[in-house]
Amino acid sequence: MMKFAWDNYKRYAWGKNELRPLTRNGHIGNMFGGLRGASIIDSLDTLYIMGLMDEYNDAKEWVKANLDLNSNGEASLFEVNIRYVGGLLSAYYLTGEEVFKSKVLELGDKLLPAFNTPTGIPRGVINLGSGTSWSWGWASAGSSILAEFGTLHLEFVHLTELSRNPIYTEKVMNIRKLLSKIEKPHGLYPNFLSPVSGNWVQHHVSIGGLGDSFYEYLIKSFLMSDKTDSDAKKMYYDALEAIEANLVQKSPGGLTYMAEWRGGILDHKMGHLACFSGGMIGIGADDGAPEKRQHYLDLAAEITHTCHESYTRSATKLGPEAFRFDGGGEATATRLSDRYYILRPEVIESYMYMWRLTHDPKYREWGWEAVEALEQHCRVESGFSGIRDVYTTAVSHDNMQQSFFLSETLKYLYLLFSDDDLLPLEDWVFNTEAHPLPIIRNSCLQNEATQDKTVSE
Ligand code: DMJ
Repeated sequence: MMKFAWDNYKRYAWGKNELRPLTRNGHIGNMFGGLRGASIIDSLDTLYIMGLMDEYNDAKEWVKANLDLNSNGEASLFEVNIRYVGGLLSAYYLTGEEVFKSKVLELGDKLLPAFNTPTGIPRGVINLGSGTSWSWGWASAGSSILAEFGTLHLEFVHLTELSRNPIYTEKVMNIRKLLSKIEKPHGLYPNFLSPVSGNWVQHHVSIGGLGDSFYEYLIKSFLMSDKTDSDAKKMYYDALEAIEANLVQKSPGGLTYMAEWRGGILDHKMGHLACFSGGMIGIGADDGAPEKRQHYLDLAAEITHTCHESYTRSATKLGPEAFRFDGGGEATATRLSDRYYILRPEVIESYMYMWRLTHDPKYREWGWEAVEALEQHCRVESGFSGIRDVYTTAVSHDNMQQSFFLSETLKYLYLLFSDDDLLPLEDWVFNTEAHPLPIIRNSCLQNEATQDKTVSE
């Protein structure tokens, strides 16, 4: 599947950001500020771990000769960080090729001006040439988005590791500090925050879109620090407790789900994006309070089961963008506009983690169901495409092979069917685009902290 997706990208869209598999051309879009080759950067590590070395070498040569970071467009800080910074970092760590290191440090430097706001909370959009930044037009009152400014930590700590320049870690630690101190309604983190005042702008809370990877990066920051980052640990388990108390629900049919919260009112809807949380709660289970460990593992399994149900209840056996637990249905989309599937990874991601954690064969069976459904409904003549309605087998394709399909969906599937010693969870954490980053056993910052302490003593 990876070779097929890659070969078609190479043939019809080489150097563009994504492949349009029906029209057999490339898509550039406006998310990456004029940067190109998103599918190449997102695929480097997947190709490498799959042993597709000719393809990996083509990708590496493209980076050497063609990855131009001197673009002058408006980029999503979040998307550039998770795909380009994350992709280049993991390519460097897996292969040791200097080109990935020099490119990622050059790119990291270009992202720094985004933090020049009164609070240091970055805005969502940055011009990679001028460094000017601003908020998304659709974000209320010039606010920044929790899942965007809260999903920089892993990559920025590694930028400091590679450059030995503390500035990257300082920027994300500042975000961390603000979030730790600010008052939280019922212990929850709303999705919109003003980068000027540092106050919440709206009380909408979600484990899906707009919130999701902020929570993921708390537990992964703790794990990536070799379990030394105790602030991240505390913030994660406190947040999880608030989520359990306020958002976790059981449907009449017995399905556990995460509702969304709007100023105290529950919206009984779960997005496909929120399905990553099965895996997240699973990998965090072992470091929770001893009396909670089994409970967290059970919760992770229940959420993953619910997300699987959202797949099995559709005609294509692929899940919708959002499913609801009201209006008579359970784990099904009720609105036409929620019925699409764009090759997203989150459900398969949770299968992979739950397989690694439990070795219950059902996770591989569920993963295989997804493979068959992808092959049947999303494979077209020249690549893979998203579909507009998972509830009909007379599928209508959206003509887009998303770069996260190569980076995440196919990588997680491959890992699900591989031995545990391929990228073992004891040594690696995956960023939110599935780019593996090594656990930092003895960081330069820890060394510096120890030295400082010795000096002051
Ligand atoms: C990816 O870019 C990342 O997983 C992100 O965290 C959420 N959206 C897509 C995949 O659905």
